[in-house]
Amino acid sequence: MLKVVFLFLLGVQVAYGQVKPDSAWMNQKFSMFIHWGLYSQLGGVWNGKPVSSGYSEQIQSHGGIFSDWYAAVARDFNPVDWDADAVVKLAKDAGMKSVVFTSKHHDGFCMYHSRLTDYNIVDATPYKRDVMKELAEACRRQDMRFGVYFSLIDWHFPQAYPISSHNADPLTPEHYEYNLRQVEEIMTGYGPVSEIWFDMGSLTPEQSRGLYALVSRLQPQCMISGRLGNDCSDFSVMADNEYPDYKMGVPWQTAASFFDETWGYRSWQERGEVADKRDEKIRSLIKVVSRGGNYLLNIGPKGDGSVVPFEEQVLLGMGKWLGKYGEAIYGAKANPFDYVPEWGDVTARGNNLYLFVERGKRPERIVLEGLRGRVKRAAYLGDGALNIAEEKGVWVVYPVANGSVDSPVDVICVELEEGYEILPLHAWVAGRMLTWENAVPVNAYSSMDYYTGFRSVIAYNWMIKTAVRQLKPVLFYTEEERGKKIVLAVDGEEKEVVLDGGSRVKTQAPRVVWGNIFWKRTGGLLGSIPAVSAVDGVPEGEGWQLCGDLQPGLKWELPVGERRSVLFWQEMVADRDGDVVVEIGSGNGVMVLLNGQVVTTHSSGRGMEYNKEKIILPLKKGKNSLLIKVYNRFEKHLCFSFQPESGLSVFRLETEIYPLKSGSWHTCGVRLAHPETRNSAMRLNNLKIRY
Ligand code: H79
Repeated sequence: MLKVVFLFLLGVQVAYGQVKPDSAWMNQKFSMFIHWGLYSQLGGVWNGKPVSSGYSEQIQSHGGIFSDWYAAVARDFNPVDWDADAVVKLAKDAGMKSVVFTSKHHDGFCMYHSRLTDYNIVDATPYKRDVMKELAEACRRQDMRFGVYFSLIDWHFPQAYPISSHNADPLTPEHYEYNLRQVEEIMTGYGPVSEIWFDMGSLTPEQSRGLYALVSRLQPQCMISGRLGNDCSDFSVMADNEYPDYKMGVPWQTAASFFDETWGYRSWQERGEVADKRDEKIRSLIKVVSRGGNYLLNIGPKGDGSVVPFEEQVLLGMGKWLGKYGEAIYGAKANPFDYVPEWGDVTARGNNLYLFVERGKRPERIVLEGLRGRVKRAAYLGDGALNIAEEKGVWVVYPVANGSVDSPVDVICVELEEGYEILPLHAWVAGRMLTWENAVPVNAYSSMDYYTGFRSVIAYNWMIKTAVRQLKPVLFYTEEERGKKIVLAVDGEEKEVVLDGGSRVKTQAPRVVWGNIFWKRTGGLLGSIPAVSAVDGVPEGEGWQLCGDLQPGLKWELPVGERRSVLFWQEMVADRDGDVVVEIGSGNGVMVLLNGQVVTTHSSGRGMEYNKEKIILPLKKGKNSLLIKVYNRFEKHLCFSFQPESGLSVFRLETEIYPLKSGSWHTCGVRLAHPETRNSAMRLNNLKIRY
């Protein structure tokens, strides 16, 4: 009998949220975000003119509105069409499992009855009703989970930082204290809160930990969003409207608005066709769920409290789709294959695989490479059966035109008998040496704040094929990893190993011709991966300059703004395949790509201006390209250094014996024994394992 084997392991040590994550949260899949506040009354218009820059919920900032003029809007804010029960019913009908409501956005206006300021819906408007309380109660009546959004920045609080373009300022001690007390009000006065969606600001680690501890003390089950910063959270949150193209080994969420340009109501928004938007958002939901995440889709009610009919119709359309296709979404796991197929996406649940096939990309044959098991049947979910056959040990599905009714993509259910196994294609190694290059990485999204977010690697997994009955893996590590305590797991048996001691091994580096180093300025967001092409050792495109005065190993300083990056590119020609070592000096964050593949990426914490590390680069014979992105979060200048190392100090460490389970395929994985946080990059890219 086969067991279901997902190489994508969730067995990652957590430093925060030992009791959490909450499995009900993990299984929500689809939830409603509500951006509703004083800004909704303006609907993206000031002085009769549309304010087109920035999001409409930030109209005070982008429209350059004086604080007293903005606050005066509250006198007209009388949302007589607000109906909490109707909003919750809409969420239900849309197939959503929770509602997340803006208790306070950046403008500082509270949509609940705060006792700490009279700048709130009860005390400052003619409406005088605590709409958040009404929503929380409507949720309870209708068995819907209730969550809150809370802005960590506040444009109304006198002791907070003033309005900035990026919304990622620090918090003054007074402002932090004010936030603590408001969060306490929210966590004690509105019943159970399923998640708290902190947003923006750039907190110190102590501040993030303080808010995390407060929420956890008052409501231990409440899931805390990654936007609290410093990886102090229960789930990771992508940047606004960002959809990752990778799976994660941690709970995560994409929050999305109907239109990328705004979250709050914008009266002059061109909306297009309901059916087009419904199809777009169904595809987005599939994309998120097939990568293991939750989708939080926003509505922006009007100033009178009513829901925009376009948004209502789209949501009802999605609910109808989920009524038929929900079994491929709810309770489903991420795509169990270690690749994303060209024709669409995959989810898995129980003994079923669900294939979402884009009609425009429908192949004649869908080859389920890596699937081992016995297929009982295949059919369009809720519609007709279709052909599936085992050909030379590989399952092949034969799709037909428009197999699914009322769906933008075809949904195929492949039902297997008694479970199945999925072998990763890229993760087993003939050479018996396990490295980052042939691993299936387990990813997380690590964020110190909104701009310092990146795809971190928190574990490596491999599948190995061997006929022996036991293994005694040998580890190879360098000075960089010395002292790290790792967990080495073979066939599920975990042992802790300290990377220390062992014998020194000599290695022979290939002969390398190092090309010129070029540099170029680029934008913020540490995590965005730049594409660079080159001809004859020179990168193509605007802005590249030769690093004329860069001396090997010496610090090179460049004036740049905060949240800016600089790219460095160089070609290396090797006379054979083999490892070289380079020493790279960088600042608040770095990403190193060899031949387009990320070797390592990490941020160095708050205010770390400059530090060096040695990185093994596995070169291939001939031309290789090295791209380094150095990120500046806080400083006035950016630092960089680069030096090829002549020697390579590698230590060889033997481990204990691991018994192997029966069968020819076995799992092997490494991770840190005690990661600082569940999202922290483990930085084991120099580690190799021979088995
Ligand atoms: O509440 C919504 C936004 O108002 C809030 N987060 C979501 C959930 C937010 N505040 N600041 N930011 C997000 C930072 C956003 C920065 C950017 Fe952009 C978004 C950079 C590029 C896209 C907005 C649009 C600023 C420049 C263009």
